[in-house]
Amino acid sequence: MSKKLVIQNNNCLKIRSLLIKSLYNAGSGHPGSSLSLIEILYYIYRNEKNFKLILSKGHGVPGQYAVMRFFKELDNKNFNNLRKINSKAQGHPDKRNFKKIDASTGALGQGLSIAIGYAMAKEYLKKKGYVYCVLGDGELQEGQIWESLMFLNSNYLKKLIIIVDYNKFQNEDLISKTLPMPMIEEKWKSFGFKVFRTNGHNLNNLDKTINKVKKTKKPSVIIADTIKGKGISFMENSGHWHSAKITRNFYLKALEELNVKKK
Ligand SMILES: Cc1ncc(C[n+]2csc(CCOP(=O)(O)OP(=O)(O)O)c2C)c(N)n1
Ligand SMILES: [Mg+2]
Repeated sequence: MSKKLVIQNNNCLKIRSLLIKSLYNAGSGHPGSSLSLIEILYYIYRNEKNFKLILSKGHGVPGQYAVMRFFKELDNKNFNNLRKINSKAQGHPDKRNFKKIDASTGALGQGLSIAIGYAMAKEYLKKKGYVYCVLGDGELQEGQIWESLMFLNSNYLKKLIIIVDYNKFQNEDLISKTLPMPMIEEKWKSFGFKVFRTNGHNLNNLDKTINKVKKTKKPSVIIADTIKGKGISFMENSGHWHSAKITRNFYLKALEELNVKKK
């Protein structure tokens, strides 16, 4: 692995430590859902300028706050107030509270429609930068998503980059056990999309795939294979950690793992 990528991976470890501290401090929240997003969000903040980011699976926003904190785009006071009463950093993103949060999400299914609006505006106004929309795989079951795909099939938007956090879980259980969604690639293809598949925790793969999407002149989606709870062994692929209070013992265990891996 190149030195540059090792440094970037260490940054994602630091971001995971920030995330775990904020969730421990909050006493509630969505650890597993946030952990699967870290490399995807880190990539966007690290490499893009003038971007819009619609985190359609809004319950993963503690992951976004941690990335924003790492890049000093969120101050410590707000960051440490996650999910507190009257705090700006609520458990789901609120556009009214931060200039750099582009959409209030949490009601699943709506983010892609919002992203379409931003992408149309960027193109029409000839603005720089891309509009990223990050969707959950369980979220794809919302009907509004497929309405958006029908629209995109006949209205290609060159500024839009769609990434699915394909962690195979929805809520506390596997999608295959909750409401199975077989042939995910074929579903997108049937709406006229070019499907790119990548490892959502590998920054190099993300980089290659996102650059391919930018060069593809037709509606595209990146299905990013991820692990719910990625980076903390006892949270990985565990339904319990979809949304759970991190007690002191688990907090210390999680930090220990992140520190051990740092060496
Ligand atoms: C419209 C709507 N219905 C239900 C919920 C409750 N809900 C919160 S998270 C979640 C699971 C979503 O699955 P996925 O998008 O795969 O996210 P992950 O569990 O992987 O974080 C659900 C159903 C919601 N937030 N919005
Ligand atoms: Mg999921």
